[in-house]
Amino acid sequence: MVELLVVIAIIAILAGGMFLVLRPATLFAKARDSRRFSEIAELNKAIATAVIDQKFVLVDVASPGNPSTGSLVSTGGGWVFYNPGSNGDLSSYISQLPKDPTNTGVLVYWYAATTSAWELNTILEAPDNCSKAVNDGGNSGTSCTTAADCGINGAAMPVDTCRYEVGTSLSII
Ligand SMILES: [Ca+2]
Ligand SMILES: [Ca+2]
Repeated sequence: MVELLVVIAIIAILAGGMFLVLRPATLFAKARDSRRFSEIAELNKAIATAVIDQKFVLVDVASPGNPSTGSLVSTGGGWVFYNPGSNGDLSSYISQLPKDPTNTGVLVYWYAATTSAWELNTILEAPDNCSKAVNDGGNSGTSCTTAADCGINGAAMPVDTCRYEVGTSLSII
C-alpha cells in the first residue's frame, strides 16, 4: 500500500514537472496577470477611498501616466497624477504606486483622468484571460475569437484586445 502511494506520488511529481516544462511561458504569463489583477484592483480601491476621504483631488491628465516613465511615489507627483486633498494624500492607502511585473514596452500600467473620473488599465498576457479584458465593460478590446488575439501566442500583441480596464469611467483612454 505504501509502495503504491509512493509510486502515485512520483507519477504526480513527474506529471507536474512535465507540465511546467511544456507550458512554462503560459504559466509565467498567468502568474504575471494574477499580480496585475491584484495590483490594479488594490490601486483602484485606494483611489476610490481617497477620493471619498478628500485625500485625492482628480485633475485632468493631458497624457496618460505609466510607471515605466513616471515615479512610484503615491503622494501626488507619481505616474498616478492628482492633487492631494485637504485631509492628506493617497499614501494613507497605498505606500507606493505599483508597477507592472514586466514594465517595459506595451506591458505597463496606465492611469488617466478628468476632473470627475479616472481610469486604470493593465495589459494582459495570458490567452486564458482574454475574455476578462473583453468583458470588463471598457471601450478597448471588444472582440476575441482566438487565443492569438490575446497575449503571448500572438505574433504581435494586439494591445487593445488585451486591455483590462477599471475605474469610474472606462472611456477616458
Ligand atoms: Ca477591455
Ligand atoms: Ca478605456
